[in-house]
Amino acid sequence: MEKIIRFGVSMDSKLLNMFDRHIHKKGYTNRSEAIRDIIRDHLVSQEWMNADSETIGTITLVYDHEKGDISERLIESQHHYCDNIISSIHVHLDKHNCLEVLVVRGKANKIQEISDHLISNRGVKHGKLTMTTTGKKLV
Ligand code: NI
Repeated sequence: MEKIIRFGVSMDSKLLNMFDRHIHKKGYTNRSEAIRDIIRDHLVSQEWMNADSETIGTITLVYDHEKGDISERLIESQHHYCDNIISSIHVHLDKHNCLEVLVVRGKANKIQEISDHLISNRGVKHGKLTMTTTGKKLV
């Protein structure tokens, strides 16, 4: 069990009011949990700054499967990066549009490369890499 330490933080009352309103809207019932989440989020961002960090992310892609050979190109790319793409879901949104969510694992720079490669494909209407963490380094 990790030791819990209490500490005081000094700040401008206006800034604290803004923070309190913000975390209230987000559903936090106390400042401590909000501050812990902000610190974790910052640490995860730092993990992604280190190219060699082992990371986890999701790449979301929206595309029209009827546009050119986009489906074939995306499948080919996913096979090419099969060591890093560990799972995927495909949703047929309507007659034309598809949504894919790929779960990717690997070094931060490799995941960024895969994401850039997939999202920049002609025919991808929108793409987003969500950078999260293996959780190993966080408490
Ligand atoms: Ni589809």
